[in-house]
Amino acid sequence: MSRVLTALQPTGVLHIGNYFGAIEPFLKLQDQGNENFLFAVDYHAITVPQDPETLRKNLLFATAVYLAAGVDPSKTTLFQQSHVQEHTELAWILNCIAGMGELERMTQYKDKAKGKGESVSVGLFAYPVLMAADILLYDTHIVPVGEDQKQHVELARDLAERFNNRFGFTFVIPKPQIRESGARIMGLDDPEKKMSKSAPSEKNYISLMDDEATVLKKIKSAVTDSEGTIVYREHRKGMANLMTIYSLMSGSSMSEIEKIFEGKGYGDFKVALAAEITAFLSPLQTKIKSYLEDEDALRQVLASGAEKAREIAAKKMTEVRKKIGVA
Ligand code: ATP
Ligand code: LTN
Repeated sequence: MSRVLTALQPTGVLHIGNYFGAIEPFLKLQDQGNENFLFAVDYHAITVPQDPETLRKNLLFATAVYLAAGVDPSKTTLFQQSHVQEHTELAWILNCIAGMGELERMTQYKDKAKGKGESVSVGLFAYPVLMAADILLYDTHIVPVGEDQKQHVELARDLAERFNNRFGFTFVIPKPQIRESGARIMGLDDPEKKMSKSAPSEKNYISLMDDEATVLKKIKSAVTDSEGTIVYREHRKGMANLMTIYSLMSGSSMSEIEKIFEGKGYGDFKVALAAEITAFLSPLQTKIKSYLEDEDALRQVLASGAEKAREIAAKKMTEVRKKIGVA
């Protein structure tokens, strides 16, 4: 049995990139009888300023989304990162073996720090080390994530190896698991960059909570090209992205999609794509809303998840403290 672990930031909306990049692959592994951990990384979220009331709401919203999507608390330890103090404790220790150079090379940091100059937070810089702690604390084997997180999981592997070499075997070396298609859904308004919840325009992403009219409007304004055909070619970035989304939503292969839309234009394709997205989102939204009606029940799920997580994390930290000589 493998240990599977992933986490998402409880910030803003969750979009279809998050769903297909991380949540759906996690659900597949959950239902294959692995030992599973899923949590909302609130201490990662505060690496950029957050409004406290909004963060509190987003934590419950994220929990409702996971449950609605099919996360089963009897199979998955579902919790909130800050409820398990060992994450930040291990992060500090790993900060002391991580190099400035390797963190400076992280592309997410470079992207997010751009234009911020000296005001960029130390937390944003050390973000990947906290993520390594999240993973290593639980002897994780598999980390299902979107393509953009691969470099961070590789850093976790490097830090685990470095720690093991210095102090004797302590941490399992984790592997990222990245799906072949759908690991990097691109922005609707800019198919050169990944779909992102922190994009400047809402037209960049389809939120899991978008209604039918919003989905149609966003898809209609999505960037395509001047070729006019529904044919999958990697260099046709906008169309390749929309066809990938169609395929993920409907389960149809690219050649099936090409056949369905032979002789048709972008207008027909976009209307059909919007309908596929709404057919996927609307039952999910009904479930999310119903979980959100009972906030105490959501808090209860998180509390019992944290209790289970703490047991494992506390044992690992007892070992780590001994290994480094503070206990
Ligand atoms: P931001 O873009 O604002 O940094 P985010 O959308 O990447 O945020 P996270 O909570 O950081 O959100 O990511 C959660 C998970 O979703 C990660 O596993 C990440 O790789 C995955 N993911 C994010 N964006 C995409 C995308 N466009 N396509 C596929 N997977 C994605
Ligand atoms: N950095 C990740 C979120 C994250 C994560 C993790 C993912 C924090 N800790 C541990 C997998 C495993 C992101 O998606 N931005």
